[in-house]
Amino acid sequence: TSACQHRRSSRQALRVRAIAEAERTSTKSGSMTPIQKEVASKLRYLLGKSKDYDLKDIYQGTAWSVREHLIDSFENTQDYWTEKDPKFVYYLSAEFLMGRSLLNTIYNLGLEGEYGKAMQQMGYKMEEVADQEHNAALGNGGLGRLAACFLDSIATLDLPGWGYGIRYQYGMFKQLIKDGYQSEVPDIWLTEGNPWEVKRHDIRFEVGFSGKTSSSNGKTVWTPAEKVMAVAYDNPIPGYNTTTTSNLRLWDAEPITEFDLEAFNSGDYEKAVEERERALAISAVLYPNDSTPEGKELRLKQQYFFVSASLQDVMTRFKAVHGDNWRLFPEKACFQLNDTHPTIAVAELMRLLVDEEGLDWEAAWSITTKCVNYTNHTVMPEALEKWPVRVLAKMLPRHMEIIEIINAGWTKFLEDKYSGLKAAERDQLVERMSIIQENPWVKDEMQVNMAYLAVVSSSAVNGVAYIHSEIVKADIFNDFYKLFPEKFQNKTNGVTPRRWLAFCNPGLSKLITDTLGSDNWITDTYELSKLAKYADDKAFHKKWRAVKQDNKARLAAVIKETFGDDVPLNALFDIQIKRIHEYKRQYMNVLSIIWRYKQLKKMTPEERKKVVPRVCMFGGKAASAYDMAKRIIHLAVKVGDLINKDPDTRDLLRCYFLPDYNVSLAEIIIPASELSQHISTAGTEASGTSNMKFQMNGCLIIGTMDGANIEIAEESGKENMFVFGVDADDVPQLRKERKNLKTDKRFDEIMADIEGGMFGDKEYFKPLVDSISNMKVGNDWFLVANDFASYLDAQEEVDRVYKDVDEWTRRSIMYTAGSGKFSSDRTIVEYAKDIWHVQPLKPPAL
Ligand code: B1N
Repeated sequence: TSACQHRRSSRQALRVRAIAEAERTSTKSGSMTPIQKEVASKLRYLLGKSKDYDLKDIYQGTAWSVREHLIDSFENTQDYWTEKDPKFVYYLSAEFLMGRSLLNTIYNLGLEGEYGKAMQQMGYKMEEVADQEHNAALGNGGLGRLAACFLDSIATLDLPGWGYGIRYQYGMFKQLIKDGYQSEVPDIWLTEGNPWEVKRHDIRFEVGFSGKTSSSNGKTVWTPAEKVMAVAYDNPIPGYNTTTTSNLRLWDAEPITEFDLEAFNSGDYEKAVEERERALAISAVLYPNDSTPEGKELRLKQQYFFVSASLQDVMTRFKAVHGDNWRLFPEKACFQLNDTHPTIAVAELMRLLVDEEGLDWEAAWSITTKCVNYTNHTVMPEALEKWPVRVLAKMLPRHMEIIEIINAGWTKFLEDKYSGLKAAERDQLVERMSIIQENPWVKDEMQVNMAYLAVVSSSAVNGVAYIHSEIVKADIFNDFYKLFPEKFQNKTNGVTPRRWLAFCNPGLSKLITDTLGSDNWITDTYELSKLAKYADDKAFHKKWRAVKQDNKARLAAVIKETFGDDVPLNALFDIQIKRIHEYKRQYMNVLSIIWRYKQLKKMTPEERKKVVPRVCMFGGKAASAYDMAKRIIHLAVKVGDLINKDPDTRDLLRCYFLPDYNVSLAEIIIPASELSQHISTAGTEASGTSNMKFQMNGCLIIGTMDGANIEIAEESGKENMFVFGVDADDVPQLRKERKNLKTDKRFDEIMADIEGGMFGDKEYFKPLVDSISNMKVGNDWFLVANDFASYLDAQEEVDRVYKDVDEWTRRSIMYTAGSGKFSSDRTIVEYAKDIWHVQPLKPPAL
């Protein structure tokens, strides 16, 4: 590595000299391109650098220059929309997992020619400059990345819409793997400045907490005990190949007064800055839990903070145009709740309309329910947010009162509705559907079921894939569905084909465009279906495989840099990247790798020659407090440690756990993948979205009939997918029977190996083993033992098909050809038509 470093730094030094030279001579000869001049000017006047640039500087200079083009487009769009006053959708989300912006912005604004040329003249490759950018990781996983894809589609489709969220000072933690264990390092992403945001010093709203309520002549007054200031930061979102640049407005929490001057003057410095500290804490850090809510007060504070600021902001703009004509509000605004995290919006909108604007309750309720819609993203019972009444009443006393009034009206409605039932039956039903319920685990604790509050208050409720929306109706909200069937919808997720195919896979992108004779597929992904014509075209196969091979080499370089290992490029690249969770069953994948290794060890050299080599890769973070998930990471690492250095097998099998999986790593991994794993227990993964990204990039899928896998199979051919495992319908019964199930003997053998210390750390792995094989301790809730045999069968089928290069390539093409449905453009068009009722409004060219 030191030779390598040396080469890199001398290359760097050359560059620095080259650019200084270029600048000197070109200023003289005036041959600098306008963009080059812009970049040099940003470097000099904004960053104070006139010489000795390094790559990071070039990134900064370029980004700050691109920003100006972005802001021009942004101003143009927002002015036009203000003038036309269309209906807006506001996407309220605690998470936006944006990743990097430089390339995306350059491509979306159509500036790649100019910037490409400027970079080239300065002696840089655009990709290596882009690689300097820190990821904006204000999200955990699928839910946050979905929000980011939606913003891209909303802008690309010219829909009047903004995102609203929190400007976390620290995003998703950085994951280190030390001695095979995950450790978490804070994500410090703002210190070098953020060219992609504009602070709006003048857009600020007070947000209150706790205190008490009182009433005088029929009006309720809430006097908060604590107040903070929400200050807006706008993050312009450029649409692709259009004049629209939309907005993601993120709120930062600031103290209302910097200092308690009195305390400061009397020497009590700690008290003087106390308010400041308390305020800053609110937008300080993203909670790193995916699919399991953190019941902490600060989390509730975050939720209310951004929701209140967003509603005040929207209502302020409305009032400036329409005064107090609130009946018109639903024709100008609607709010999409990204899961239950922003559900307190319901109570806040009621409070603002009733207490602040003086509307009567019924009028306010009618407006609120017309404006709010809710997307559910998970059916896992432990993931459904519930806040203790005690906590809510203390932090948001007025909102708790409002929720109580809503619930009183709701339960009254239910009692009338079910007046025909027997009293006992009716009472049971009403109790079951009540927004405020007893906590079955904590004596005398009442809690607010946020999902029920969202369902009761929304015009539309939707799931995120067909099977998930069916489960939503049949299971978690069945009582509500029976009452209001028309409220429930499905909106199958999608991903932006810009970031996830066109930009992250330039090789494939070019091949597709050349083959189809147009790049229309970038905004109309159904065009990709025309690739099916080439599924058996041998000349096309060759080009298709060459692209994959290049992308594999790019990923192999990352592995080389991270682990120092060369991986065989003829091996099947087998990937599982996603948050680590028991329901996603990375554990089962590890077990099958162990089985593969054991088989290889038993083989003769002759037999080994027939084996398909594999490089298995994992990536994903475990929530800091999720102990089982951390053990799974450790097992994957230890299995890799043993396998990767075994001379008998290292040419045929590898296992790597790639540290710090994030958006930009996904952009390298996905184009390089040949097989990806989406193997959740049927009925647990609401949708999944990386499955769609892999499909677009021609990666075959091994998966269960769960989430969006089912629809991917429909589009690309179930026969082209490696499907295994039980169906969602059978899961409840199997869970009941699992004590009596006989396990596969291969499974038992592997359990004994782990327990026996084959991978070391016996004690640490014991709870893992117990969780799926010792029914006295764990209970294999996610049916790993149950699905294992059929998973191994599917893996054998993978090997068989991979040996048939033509068949594998044909399937790969059919995946991309079938991915048209999974563009987030399609998803957003459906939301716009069926839920938001917003129309495109494209600003004139600048
Ligand atoms: O949302 C994605 C889906 O594709 C995934 O299947 C689903 O697991 C994911 C609490 C969540 N559901 N719930 C969350 C995230 C953070 C948090 O604090 C829950 N994430 C999902 C997009 O629909």
